[in-house]
Amino acid sequence: DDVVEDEEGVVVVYPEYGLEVRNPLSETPKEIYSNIYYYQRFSAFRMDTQGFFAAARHIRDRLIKQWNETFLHFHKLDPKQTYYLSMEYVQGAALLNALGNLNLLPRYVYPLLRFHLTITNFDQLDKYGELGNENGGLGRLASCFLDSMATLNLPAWGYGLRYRSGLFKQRVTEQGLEEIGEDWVDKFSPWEVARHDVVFPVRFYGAVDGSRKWVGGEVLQALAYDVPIPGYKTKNTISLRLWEARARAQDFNLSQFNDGQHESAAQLHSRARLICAVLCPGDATEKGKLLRLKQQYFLCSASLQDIIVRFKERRSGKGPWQWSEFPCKVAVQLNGTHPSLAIPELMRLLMDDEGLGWDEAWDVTTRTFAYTNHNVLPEALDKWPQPLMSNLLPRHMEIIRGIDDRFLAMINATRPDLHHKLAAMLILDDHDPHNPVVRMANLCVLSSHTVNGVSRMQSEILKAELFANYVCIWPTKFQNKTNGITPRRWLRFLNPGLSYVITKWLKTDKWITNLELLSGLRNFADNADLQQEWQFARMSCKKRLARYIYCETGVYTDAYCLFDVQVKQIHECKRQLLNILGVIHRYKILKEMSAYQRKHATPRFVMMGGKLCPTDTHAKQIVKLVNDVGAVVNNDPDVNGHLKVVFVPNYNVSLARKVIPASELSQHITTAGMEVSGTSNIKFALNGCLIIGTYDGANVEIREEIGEENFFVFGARADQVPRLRKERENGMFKPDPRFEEAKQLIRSGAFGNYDYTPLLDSLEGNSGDVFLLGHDFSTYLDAQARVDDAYMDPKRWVKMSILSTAACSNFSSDRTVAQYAKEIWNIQQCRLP
Ligand code: HBZ
Repeated sequence: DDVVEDEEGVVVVYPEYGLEVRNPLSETPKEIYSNIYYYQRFSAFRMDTQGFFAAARHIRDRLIKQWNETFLHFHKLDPKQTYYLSMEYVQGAALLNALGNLNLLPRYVYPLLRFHLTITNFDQLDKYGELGNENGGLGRLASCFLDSMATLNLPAWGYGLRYRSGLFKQRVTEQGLEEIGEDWVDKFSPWEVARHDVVFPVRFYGAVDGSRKWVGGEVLQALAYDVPIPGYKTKNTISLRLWEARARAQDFNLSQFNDGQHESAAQLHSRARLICAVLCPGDATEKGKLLRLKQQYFLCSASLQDIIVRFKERRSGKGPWQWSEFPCKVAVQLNGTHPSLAIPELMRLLMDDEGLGWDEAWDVTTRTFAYTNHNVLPEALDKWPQPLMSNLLPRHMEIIRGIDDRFLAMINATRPDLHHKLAAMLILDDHDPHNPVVRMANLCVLSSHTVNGVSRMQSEILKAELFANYVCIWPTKFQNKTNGITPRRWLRFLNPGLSYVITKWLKTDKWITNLELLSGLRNFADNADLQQEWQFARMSCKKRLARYIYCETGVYTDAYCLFDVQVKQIHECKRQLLNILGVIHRYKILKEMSAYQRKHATPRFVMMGGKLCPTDTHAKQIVKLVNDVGAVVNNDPDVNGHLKVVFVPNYNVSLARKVIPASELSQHITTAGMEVSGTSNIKFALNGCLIIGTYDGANVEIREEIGEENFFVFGARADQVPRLRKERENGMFKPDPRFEEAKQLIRSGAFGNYDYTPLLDSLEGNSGDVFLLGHDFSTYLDAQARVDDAYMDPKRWVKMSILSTAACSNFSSDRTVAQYAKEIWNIQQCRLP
C-alpha cells in the first residue's frame, strides 16, 4: 500500500479496495478491536473467523438499526409497496457488500489489516445465501434487484425460502465430477434474524367441504427469518424474508414416542424439514415433483398471509377501508412461474377467509400480480400433473378451474374468432388423458396485469410466439424490461482497481449509482495514459487469478496469455461442447505449426467452470472432456506457453470475484433463441471483458451499444434456427470438415480412453445436434480468428476493453428496477430522512 503524508495528515491508498483513506487510525471504530479481542478470548476460532464475526457483528447491529427505521418509516407513510416473490436468491458474500454500501470500507480496512486480515479473506466464511442455482440467472437477478430496490429507496421487499443446502460443492474426480453436500445455514450466520413472532399456518392435502372451505390434511408452520438488504449510500435497508417450514409442537406424538416408535412420532416434523432441505430438488420422480410443488406453495401461502396482515395493520386506526384498495397498496411480482400459486392463494384467502365474492376477489388479484417470464421454450415452462395438484391443493385446483371456465366463457362471448386457439390458451391442458396438466405460465398470463420479458429479443419472441394468442386480447399487457446487474457488487466491490481508474478519469464516483455516466469513458478510449492504467489494473487481476488457478489445479499459466473464459451453468444448450471442440481444433493446428509459426500465434488460457444438475450426465461428460483435453494439452511441451485448458470447480459468487476482473474474452454462445437474456454477459462486459457470442438475449443489445466491430459475433440467427433444424432432419446439412476432425480426435482416444460415444453421438444423425453446433462451428472458428488478430494489437484491445465498460451504461439493475417501479408497480421512492 502507498502511504502519502501531507499537511492534513496521512493518506493511505488501498488499491485492493480502490480506496484512499485519510488518517486511518482515527477512523477506526473502537468496537472492532473490542469485538476481535472478545472473540480471541472466548473462542477457539481461527484469526480470520474471529475477524469475520467481529466485523459482521458490528455491521449487523448497525444494519438492524437502519432496518427498523426503514420499516417504521414505510409503516408510517404507508406507500404502495412491492413484494418480490422468488424461489431463488443468490446473495453471495454479504460483509463486503454491506461495508461498501454503508460506505464503511475505509473504517474497516485498516483495523483488519492490523490483524493481518483482508475482507477478501472472509469469502470462505461469509457464505450465507451462496445458493448457486442450476437453472440460470433468475436467482442472481433477484438479488441484484433487491440491491437496487434498497439503493433507489423503493418500498419493496423480497420473499423466498430458507433452504438448508444450496447447490453442492464439486470435486473433480477420475470419472468426471462429484458433488458433496454443502450446508449453508447450520453454522451461525450473522445475517439473519429469526422472527419467532412471525409464524403462519400452511395446509397441504385435505378436502373442500360443502361450504367450499379447505379443511383437513396436514398443517405446517412457516417461520420467518429476515435478512437485511442495505442500499448504497442511503440509510434505507429493506428485508428479504425467508420462510422455514416447521411442524407444530402438538404434532409431535409423545405417546408414540414413549412407546419406542420414534420415527413415526416425529413424522410430520421430518416431512416439514424436507421442504426447505434443498434448493431445486430433482423432479424426475413423482415424489420429487410433489416436494417441489410443496416448496412453491409454501412460499406463496406464507408470503401472501404476511402481506395481508401488513396491509390490514397499516389500515388499522385509519377508518373504514375496502379490499379494492389492496392493489393500491400492494404490488406482487412473480419471478418466473415458480411462485404462480400465489394467484389462486390470494383468491382463496380473499374468498374463503375474508368473505369476498369471486368477481371482487378476481378484480383485486388481477390488479395485484405481475409476472416475469425467463424462458421461451414451451417444454421448459412449469406444468404440474392435475392429479398431483388436486391431491395436494384441492381448493386451488377448484379456483384454477374457475379461472379457466370464466376465461372460456369470456372468449366464447366476445371473441369467437379465437375459438380454435382456446385449447392452447386455457390453464388446464386435458388433451393427453393419461397426463392432464396445469400450465402455470398460462395461469400467470391470464391473471397478471402485466407480463414482461427480460431482453428486447425475448420480449418480441414472447409476443410473436409463446404468448401470441393472448396479445390480441390484451395488447398492452406485454412489456420488456431488459435485465441489469448491480454496479456495486459487480464492478465497484468486485473490481476495486478498475473502479479506481474509472472514478479518476470520470472525476466522480457518481457512476456507481448512475451507470449512464460510464459512457463518458468513450471520450478517453484512445488516451494512452488511461490505456496504461486500465491495462495495469486488469493485469494485476490476471496475475491474481493465475496464482489461484495454479494453487487449485496445479496448472501454471502465463498472465500474458489471452484469458478466455466460459463460466455458467454447464448444460447442453449453453454449448460448452462447442467451446471445447474449438479448443481441440486449436490444439491440432498448433501441433501442426512450426515453432516459429507458434511464436506468432495468440497464446490462450481457456477456463471453464459452472454448476450443473447432478443428474445431468451429458453435462458431466462435458466436464470430464474438458479435464481430459486439459490433461493432454497442459502436459504437451509443443504447445506449452501457447494453450492451457482448465475446468475450475465450485464456481460461485466469490470465485466470480477472481475470475470476472481477470477475463479478457468471455463466451456466451447459446444457440440463438435459447438464452432469454443472460446476465453474466453484462457482468463480464461491464468489467472490460470482450464477448464472443451469438445473436441471443442481451448479447444483441450489448453488441448494439459497443458497436459491431467490438463484439465477436457468430452463428445462426434465431429466425433461421427452425429452418436449419429442418434441413438437418432432411439430411441436407454438410458439416465443416474441421468439426468432423475435432470429433474424430476424441473418438480416436487422443484425450484418453474414456468412452465419449454418447456425447458425440448426440451430435450425429438427422435428428441429432438440436443445438446446431455443427452449423455454427465454422463461423465460431472465424470469430475466434478475429479475436486472435485483435489481441495481437494491444492498443486496439485495450481500447475495445474501455469501450466495453462504457457500453454497459444502460445495463444497471437500477435502470431495470426503476422501470419496473414506474411502468409495472406504480410505486414511488420513500427515502428515510
Ligand atoms: O433467467 C434465466 C435465463 O436462462 C437467463 O437467460 C436470464 O438472464 C435469467 C434472468 O432473467 N432463467 C432461469 O434462471 N430459470 C428459468 O428460466 C427456469 C424456468 C422454469 C423452471 C426452472 C427455471 O422450472
